[in-house]
Amino acid sequence: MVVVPFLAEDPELVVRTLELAATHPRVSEVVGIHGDDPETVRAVKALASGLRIIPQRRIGRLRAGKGDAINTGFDYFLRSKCDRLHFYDADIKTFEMSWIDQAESGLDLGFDTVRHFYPRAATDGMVTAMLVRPALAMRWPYTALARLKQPLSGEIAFTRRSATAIASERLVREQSDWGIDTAITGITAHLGFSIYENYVVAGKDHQLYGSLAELKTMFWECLGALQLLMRDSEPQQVAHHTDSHSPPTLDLLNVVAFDAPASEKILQKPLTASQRELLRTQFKPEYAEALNKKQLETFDTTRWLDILRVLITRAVPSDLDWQTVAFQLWVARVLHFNAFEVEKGYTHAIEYIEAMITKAMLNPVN
Ligand code: GDX
Ligand code: MN
Repeated sequence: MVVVPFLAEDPELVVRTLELAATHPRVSEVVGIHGDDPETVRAVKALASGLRIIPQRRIGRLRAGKGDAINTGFDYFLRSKCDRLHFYDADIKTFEMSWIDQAESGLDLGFDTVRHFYPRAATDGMVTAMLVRPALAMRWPYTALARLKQPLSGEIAFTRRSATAIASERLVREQSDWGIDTAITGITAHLGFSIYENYVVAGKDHQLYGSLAELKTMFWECLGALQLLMRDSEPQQVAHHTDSHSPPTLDLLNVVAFDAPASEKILQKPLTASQRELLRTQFKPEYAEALNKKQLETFDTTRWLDILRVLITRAVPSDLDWQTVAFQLWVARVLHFNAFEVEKGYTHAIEYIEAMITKAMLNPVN
């Protein structure tokens, strides 16, 4: 079975994804699971006669978002007779049948889960690169979780056995928001399921962003999910295969995935007195000063890992001041990366991120 969650995406792209999946010889059922965007739902239904489109159900405990759609997909699959479950995002222009072939091949080899990773613009996936990957590497160094290339992949395949177990875990069930990918990743290792990371050389050409402000909710929800995992789960040693990855060829790689000048405005918004106080009491004084003076050079790898340690151990998910302060620090870090590293070329930028992950493993947090 193939499940495709969609919110406000180009209806033609959603339908293309569903129809491509439906023609795959190994796929017997395809389900689109929609969120609360009536216009998209209407347009998709009009184009997709004969395809199954169902609403996401309210399942989780947090904001109703992608996580509810994914859990609705798990439930639908578990009631079916299908023996494997694939998820694909609905906004991927480069999606092809071969993605399904490759996921099936990984499962055929005996792996419990297959996750796709792909070349992407150096500045795409900043929640992955500057939050989830280093946090997992710091907390669980030298495990599969520390080494995953794409811990937030929306493109994953499961056997019935792994889907059944993962979908019944509270941390997955309750994570109704953007934290769902983080939760699934952590729980996969917690339950001891093996992971095949499959490289899709064609890359993931998907909807990119305007200002980094569009990622604020995702940033915060992934941080919340990381904290819950760190409190209530522990990865087992699991088999983890990562495909070797050939050099990227996509033009997209040199695209800046967000609007840097627009993102700088996030740092111009003055902090309130209570936010300044939080910054002063929880972090080293140099960060408050650097934010105040917009000194992006401050936010290098060493300092970012120092900040991240505070975020994962002390940030309070429900607190608006924490949300604002944490987000400003992350934006400063992403803008640092864009200003000083990305301009040195794609290969350099990617190596820089890998070096940060290694450094995170060498400076673990317990
Ligand atoms: N039904 C439903 N309800 N679908 C949703 C919702 C929702 O509330 N929110 C998002 N989706 C769908 C969306 O239409 C798309 O098909 C997929 O979920 C992923 O969302 P998208 O807006 O394309 O997210 P983005 O920024 O591409 O993020 C994905 O990759 C990130 C990353 O690689 O860093 C996504 O899987 C993130 O969780 C991940 O952080
Ligand atoms: Mn996307």
